[in-house]
Amino acid sequence: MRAEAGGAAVPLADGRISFAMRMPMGDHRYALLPAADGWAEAAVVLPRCPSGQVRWFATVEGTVAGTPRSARFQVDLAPPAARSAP
Ligand SMILES: [Cu+2]
Repeated sequence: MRAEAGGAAVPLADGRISFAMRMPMGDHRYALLPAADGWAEAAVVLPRCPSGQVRWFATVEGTVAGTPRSARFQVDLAPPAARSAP
């Protein structure tokens, strides 16, 4: 994630990202850690839904310039690419 104001990165304090589907799929919360160039990152592992649905909803929360902010995104997971034989 990258929080911006006027096209420039601004610090995102206490950044968090969580993931949910329409059905209960467990708790998937991650801290967003500061990375290069104003980015905040999390390495995320999500389970494959037994229903076959691929749509998740990501909620990003944090504080920008002292103001709590949040944003919600929809994420459609792609199936893993087939691995080629060595
Ligand atoms: Cu599911």
